[in-house]
Amino acid sequence: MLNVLFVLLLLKMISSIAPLGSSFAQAQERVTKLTESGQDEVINASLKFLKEKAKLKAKTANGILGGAIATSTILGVPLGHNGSYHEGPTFAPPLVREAIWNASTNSTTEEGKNLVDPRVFADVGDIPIQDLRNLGISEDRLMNFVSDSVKIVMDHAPLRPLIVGGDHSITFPVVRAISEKLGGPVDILHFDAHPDIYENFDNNYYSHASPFARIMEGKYAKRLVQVGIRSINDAGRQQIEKYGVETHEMRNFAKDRDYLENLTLGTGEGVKGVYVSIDVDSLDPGFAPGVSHIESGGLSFRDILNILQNLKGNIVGGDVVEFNPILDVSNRMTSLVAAKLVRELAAKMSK
Ligand SMILES: [Mn+2]
Repeated sequence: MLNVLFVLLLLKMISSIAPLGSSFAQAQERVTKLTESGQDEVINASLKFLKEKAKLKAKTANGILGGAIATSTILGVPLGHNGSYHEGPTFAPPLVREAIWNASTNSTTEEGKNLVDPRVFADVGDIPIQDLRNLGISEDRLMNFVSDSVKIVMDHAPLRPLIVGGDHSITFPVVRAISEKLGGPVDILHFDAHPDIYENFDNNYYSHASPFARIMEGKYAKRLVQVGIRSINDAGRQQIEKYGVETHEMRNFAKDRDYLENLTLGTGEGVKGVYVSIDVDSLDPGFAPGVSHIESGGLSFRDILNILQNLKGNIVGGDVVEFNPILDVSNRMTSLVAAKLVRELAAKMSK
C-alpha cells in the first residue's frame, strides 16, 4: 500500500514538472521557469527586508536634532567568487563589522565624528549572496540584485551606500546603480595595487580584474583617478589610454603626492558626485597582509588618509573591498585595518 502511494506521489511530482507526453526540452523549460519564479520570490523578500531596515535607519537619522544631509550606511556584499585567485573576501563583512565595534578602540573617528551618532553612521546588514547562489541564480541576476539593493539604500535619504566587500567585482553593479539613480556619471577615486580594467579576464565578464572596464564602457564614471598602482601590464596600459584614466603609479608617488593631497572631484559638467573605492591591497602588504594578491611597494595607511581627508567633493558612495580574512594574520590585524578604512571613509562621507 505504501509503495502504491509512493508511486502515485512520484507520478504527481513528475507530472507537475513534465506533463506525460511532453518533450524533455519542454520539461526543462518548465523547470527553468519554476526556478526563476522561485528565485524572484526570494529576491523580492530580500529587497523588502532591506527596505524595512533602511526605512528604520533613515527615520532614526532624520529624527534627531534636525537630521542629517548624508548618513554613511554600511551594506555588506559578501561576494568572493569573481576573484581570480582566492574567494576569501566573501567572509569579510562580518569580521569588518566586528572590528568596527570591538573594544580595541573608541567610536570616534580622527576628525571627531562619533559613529554611534545615527546621523553619521548606519548599517543595514549584509545581502544574501550565497543564499541566492544556492538557488542557482545566474550571474546577471545576482549582479542586478546587488544594484537593486544599492538603489534601495539610496531611496531612503539621508542614507548613502558604503559597501563592505567582497571582491572588487561588486564595484561595477554598485557604481552602475548610483549613476542610474542620480541620472549621470560620477567621478571615482580608486585606491588599488591593480588598475582592475581588463577588457576580458578568464572570460568572466564580472571578473574582479575588470570592474573599471565595465564602469567606463557603460559611461557610469567620467573621471577615474587611480592611486597606488604598481602591477600593470601592456593590456592594462592600453585600456587606461582607451578610457582616459588618470592613473598615478606608485613609482611616481613621491612626485604626485602634492597633487593627490589636494584633489577636487565631482565638479565637471553633469557629474553627480564622487565615489571612493578602496582595495585593501592598495596598502603595502606590511600594513595589510590579509589580501589575496600581495604586491609590495604600496601606500602607507597615512598616505591613504592624507588623500582621503583632504579630498574636496560630495561623496555619494564608496566601498572597501578585497580584504581576505582567510589570509589574515592571527591577531586579525587586517580586519582592524579594513575597519579603520570604513570608519574614516564613513566620517568623510557623512554630513
Ligand atoms: Mn587590487
